[in-house]
Formats: sequence, structure tokens, C-alpha cells
Amino acid sequence: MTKRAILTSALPYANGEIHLGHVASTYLPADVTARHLRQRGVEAYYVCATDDYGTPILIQSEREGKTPAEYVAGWNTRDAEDFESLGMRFDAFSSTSSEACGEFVRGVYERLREAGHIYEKEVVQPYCARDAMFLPDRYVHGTCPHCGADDQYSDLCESCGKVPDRILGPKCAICGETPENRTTTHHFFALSHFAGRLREWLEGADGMQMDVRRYVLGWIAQGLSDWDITRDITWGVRIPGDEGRVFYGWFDNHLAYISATLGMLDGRGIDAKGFWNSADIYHFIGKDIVYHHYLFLPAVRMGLGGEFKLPDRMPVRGHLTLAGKKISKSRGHYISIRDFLSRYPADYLRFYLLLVTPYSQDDLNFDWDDFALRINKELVGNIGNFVNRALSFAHRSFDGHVPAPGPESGEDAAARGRIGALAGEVGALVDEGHLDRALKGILAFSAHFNQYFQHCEPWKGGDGAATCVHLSANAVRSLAIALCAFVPSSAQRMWEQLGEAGSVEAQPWEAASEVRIGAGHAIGRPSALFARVDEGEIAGLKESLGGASG
Ligand code: B3M
Ligand code: ZN
Repeated sequence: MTKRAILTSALPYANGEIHLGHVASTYLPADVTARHLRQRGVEAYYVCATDDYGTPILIQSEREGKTPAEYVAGWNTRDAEDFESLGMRFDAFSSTSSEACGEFVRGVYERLREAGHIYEKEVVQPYCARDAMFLPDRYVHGTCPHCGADDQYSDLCESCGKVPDRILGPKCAICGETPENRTTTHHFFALSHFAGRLREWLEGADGMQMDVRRYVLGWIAQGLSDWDITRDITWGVRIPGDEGRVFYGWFDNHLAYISATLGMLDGRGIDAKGFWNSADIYHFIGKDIVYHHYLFLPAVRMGLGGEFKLPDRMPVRGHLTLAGKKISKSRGHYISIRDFLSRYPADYLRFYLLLVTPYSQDDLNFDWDDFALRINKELVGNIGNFVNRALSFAHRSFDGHVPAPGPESGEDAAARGRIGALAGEVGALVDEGHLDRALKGILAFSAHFNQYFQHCEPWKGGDGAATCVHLSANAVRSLAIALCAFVPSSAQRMWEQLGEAGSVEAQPWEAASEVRIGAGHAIGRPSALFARVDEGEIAGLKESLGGASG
């Protein structure tokens, strides 16, 4: 394993509040992976930014009577707060409209141009006579030429995931008129130059999901169109030599992964490029932006002649549905992080979403009843119950101290074996990206100890009581270490109740499999870690926060 890592998650557009859909597929998995890597002794940095440019943001800022810069700054602050309240720990939270990002993008463009990967071409662009403007692609709706789906944007077909070259039956999204075609000159990035190199790279990209690689290879085989990277608006990174126009947001946004990371590393006195090129690079994304990340991003990096290493892993996860239906902000069918956290602790949301989000492109569902069920059964009934039982018993019956173990029965030996195997088993699943299965592995460990404790009946005071309590206290320690990437504040509370000093996340991962607590260790003050989710309250939240089915 490389001892350095850089992790990013897809940059949220700076025009709306962060909701459950954002965090399930990208932010949470990236945060857990970053925390886990640090436990493994990897110097890992987690970097994000708001994606500030684009016509929708410009238009929204005008509607609110703000300059676009003011508008995105407001969202940048707000998003950073929301993420932090969910325990997301970024080492940098930048913005694509920062001066540093802009300068970096302009430099990249010039280098790509010198290398012959940029050219100018006359294009016929939709122009809306009624609105008196060239229409950026988000403003043209029509039928996808690839799959025939109706009502798609001209920059992305949500049905087949491809980027339509020229949408059929175009309509202006502002006024519904059919736009006329006018000729203008645009800058293009020659994606087609990279088809062979992209194919070769993907074929050997073992850190990427097989099914994703397969369909991206399919796109390459069908032929890649060059990318029009010009937009006729004023809000964006100005194009060198054509300062009245700006880059398409997808030309600059992924470059912020690099520029924000370099800025952060520089600020810490680290040789930034050297670090980037010797680190494992992870970009966490949702399945709707595979095309941009698996083709456009590596091609631009290839065009820079290897100055910045290509990604090693780009985990792709599916969309979150809410009560079985697609999330829609315009229809109010979504739950914001802020609303959710006004009612339940961050760890409840982290726990539930991580448990139901597979390492695949399958969609996942947020369901209030299922949320209540899993929290009550697993977090409260399994983990909370075991930890509280073991610690309270030691507190009462052994005067707050962990007793010296006696002779071991077969069951004791099996319990000790579970502790010994935990770090390896769970660690392997996290390495593979299967965070949901890793969490289930920890739950199985806790369930085993619940049964073990029940079976040993230490309250009857027999010979085995001391051994049982000794091993159970150690299992609590293992649980705290294993859980701390998933539910960090709860793990820290477990740690403190156990009477351990300092912070649990400073423990090396392997310590989850050690039996380190010896006889005489003074435990802290046990108290309930989690409270049950009330089913009656859930019914009310479905109405007030959204997510009722039907
Ligand atoms: N801002 C959001 C999205 O399409 C977009 C991601 C940019 S990542 C470089 O999910
Ligand atoms: Zn129009």
C-alpha cells in the first residue's frame, strides 16, 4: 500500500443546499476512506471545492440581485458548514472560482494548446432570437441522438449517460422557442487524440470497477467526439487570448482537484507536485458523471505529458432515491442535511447511508421506516446494547475495573479469535471499496459478542465471569477503533467510556485486533450511546422533511 493518498469527491455546484443524495454516493464514502487510510498510517488528504461556474449559477445570482461572486461565496460557506456538521473532514474546501484555480486552468489550456490538443473551429450554435443570446447547452433541450430519450439537456443525456453531440428537436429552455443556428468560432479540446491511450490505460486500471471500465471502453470503441470548451458568457475562467469568453465548466472543474490540492500542500510546506505524483489518487463520483471523469479528466492529464499522475481509483456509486422516487429539488422531494441533522445526530445518518450504499452503480433508497428499523436494531440494539452491557457490568461487579482473565473456555477462545481477525477482515473490505460490507462485518462482530456475553452469564458469578468481562472490554476497544471512520463521534464516546485516553482515531488500525486492556484497567462512566428512533416521530418527519411514499 502506498503511504500517501489524495482523495476528492465530486464538487457540488454552488447553487443549492447539500442533501442526502449528495452525501451517500460521494462525500461519505470518501470521508470514511480517508479516515480509514489515516488509521492505516497513510498520509491522506481529502480535498473538495464548490463548482462555481456555469450559466445556471449566473442566472440564479442575477435573480437574487447578487454578483455571481457573492452568490457562490455564500454557498461555499454554507456547504462547508453542512459538510462539517456531518463529520466530513476536508483538508481543503476550495472553490473553482478562486484566483489560483483560474490561473491553473489558464496555464493548462496554454500547455494543451502548445501540445496541439486545442484547435478552433467554426460551429453552428443555437441562438435564441427572443432572448438575444447564444444558448449554452444547459439551455437547449431535445431528444438524445444516441438513445432517443426525450427532454434531455444537450450536454448530458440522463438516460444513456452519453454526451449528445447535437441534440435533436432543440428548444430554448428559457422561452421554449426553437433556437436559430448562428455561426461562431469555438475552442475545442481534441479528446479524439487520446482514444488509444485512454483504452490502454483503462485496460490496465485495476483499481477501477470492472463494469465501469467495460462500458467506458465501449464508448471509446464507438469513437470519441472532441469537446467544445467555449461558452459565450462572462461567468467562468476567461479563455487566454479570447478574454470575452469563458471555458465550459467541465473543462475547469476537475482541474480544481489538482489546484486545490497543490495549494493546500504548499500551505503546509509539502513538495506538492512530488506528493501528487507519489500518492494514490482517488476521485469519488456518482454514476452520472462517469463520462467526464473516465474520459475527459484523464485525457486532459495525458495532454499535459504526465506532469500530474492519473487517478488510481474512481469509485462510482448510484443515485439515492427517496422513498423509492427520484430526488427532485424543484418538486421539494429531497431532504437537506441541515434539516436532517436538526433532528438526529450525524452518526445516525452516516451509519444508515453507509450501510445501504453498495460499491456499485445500483441506486440506493432512503426510507424513513427502514432508517428507524436499522438504527433501532443495529446501532441501538446491537452495538449500543453490547457496549453498555459490558461496561456497566464491569462497573457494577468489578468496581469499575477490568478483571484479570481466568482460564479460557472454547467460547472464550472463539471470542478472542474474533478480535484477532477483525482488523484483517474489515480492512480488506474497505480496501476493496466495500464500505457497506465492512460495516456489516463490524456489526457481525458486535452481534457475536452480544451472544457471547449472554451465553457466559457473567452475572451468575461463575468461574468464567472474569474472562468474559475481560474479553468483552477488549471487544469494546476493538469496536471503537473499527467504527471510528464510520461513526467518529460515537466511537470517541465509546473510547472515553472505556476509560481510554486521547483520541481513538490516533490508534493504529491493527490495534483493533489486539487484546490490549489488561487487568486493573479503570473504565470510565458508562452511559447509553444511542437513543431509539421513535416510530411515531418518523411518521411526522415524513410529512415535514419529505420522503413520504405515495
Ligand atoms: N459539479 C456536479 C455533478 O455533476 C458537478 C461535479 C463536478 S466534479 C469535477 O454531480
Ligand atoms: Zn429563448
